[in-house]
Amino acid sequence: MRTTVGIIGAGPAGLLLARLLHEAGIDAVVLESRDRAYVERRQRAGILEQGTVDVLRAAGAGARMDREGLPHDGIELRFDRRRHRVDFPALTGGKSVMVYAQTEVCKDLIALQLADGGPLLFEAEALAVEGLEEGESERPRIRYRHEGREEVLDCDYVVGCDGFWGVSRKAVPQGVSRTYERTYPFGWLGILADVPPSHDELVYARHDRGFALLSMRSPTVTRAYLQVPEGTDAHDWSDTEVWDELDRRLETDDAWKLERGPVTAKSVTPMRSYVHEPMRHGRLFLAGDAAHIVPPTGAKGLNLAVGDVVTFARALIHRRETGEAARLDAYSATCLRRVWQAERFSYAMTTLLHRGPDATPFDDRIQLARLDRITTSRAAETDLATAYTGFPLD
Ligand code: RFL
Ligand code: PHB
Repeated sequence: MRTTVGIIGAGPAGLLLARLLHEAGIDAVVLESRDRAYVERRQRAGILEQGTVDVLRAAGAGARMDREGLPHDGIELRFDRRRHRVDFPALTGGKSVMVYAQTEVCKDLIALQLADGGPLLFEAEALAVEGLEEGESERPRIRYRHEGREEVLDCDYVVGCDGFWGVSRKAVPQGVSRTYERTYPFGWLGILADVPPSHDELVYARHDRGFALLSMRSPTVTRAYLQVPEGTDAHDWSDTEVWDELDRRLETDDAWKLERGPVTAKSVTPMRSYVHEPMRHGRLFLAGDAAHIVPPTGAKGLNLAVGDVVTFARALIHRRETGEAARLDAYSATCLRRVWQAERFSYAMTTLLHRGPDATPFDDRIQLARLDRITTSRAAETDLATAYTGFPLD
């Protein structure tokens, strides 16, 4: 088989890229190692930045999001049993975010692609990306396994959207790449529960016992997270223990109350900051988690994945229309600038709100001073609101 753009991975990055290219009349093939049900059920992100919402709408994938998504104009910061609301539109000149789960974004994009897009092959595992070294005239190819056979997809370009554990990043020789990484000595225990969210906006809480986040999936489904020690097994926590701990960490001095309900899913996510530079090697472009990871505290991972593929699609369309490769050549630099801003913000939010196992009373005071600054200085609060709602896409 041959195509213009071979896309490895049908997460949000790969699926949206396929859609953007289809809209521009550029053919593409998506290879996904898992089956459709798995991809549609994997619980992950919940917050879409304004720019992501706009891109999904423009790509024709916004109808259900606009019906069922929950626009949010702020978040609440909780610390010292106090509550502080960050008002996004007031601080950013009108920007807000949308609560609409990654699972739903993927379902919508898969339905569109299968209805009128190019090939999207499930249970098609990319084994290797080859042909990157032989010079400009050579075309890259993806070797993959599908229905028990090994096949080859010849491409003009390969975009690796295969997440942190995929194969595409491994095709870049070590000598030409550099990685930057930070791990954290804690993870997030996440639950889904069949109970209406106890607050109408997300609550990010700093507590001496550790971080807690109260989020939602719909008006009837709560999503919540607890900071837990690295290596924690989700089964170490009973449902009652999770609710009790959420209660402690979210407690306030007013009459606010956490509603409990049946827990339907429980899992632990490790926390990592990671960047692979450059994001391009010859005709292989890395996008989304394949190139970078942020800790989820800033809600940036999915939005960065969207930013990368928008940058790639616009650059390729520009190349087709004008013959100029400058924007494609600038892909890595363009994306990395945005990526490092998201890394900075996610790191800042993580260290602002989590309590590491070695935290000292001095560290606690610094965290509280940073929170005091954010909640009393309009400049500091605007900085948070601007980063949370997202930087413009180029
Ligand atoms: P994905 O979603 O990991 O998709 C990669 C796809 O590639 C497939 N694959 C392969 N296919 C073919 N051949 C191979 N050899 C392959 N190897 C892998 C995989 O099966 C998969 O389908 O990467 P993508 O598209 O870059 O998207 C990134 C996002 O999924 C991720 O950044 C976010 O989920 C991060 N994240 C959040 N991001 C936000 O923007 N807002 C949030 O609120 C938010 N919350 C979160 C999060 C991630 C979390 N976890 C579980 C890590 C909350 C959590 C708890
Ligand atoms: C979520 O609802 O899954 C979620 C929300 C905000 C975050 C991370 C995850 O920062």
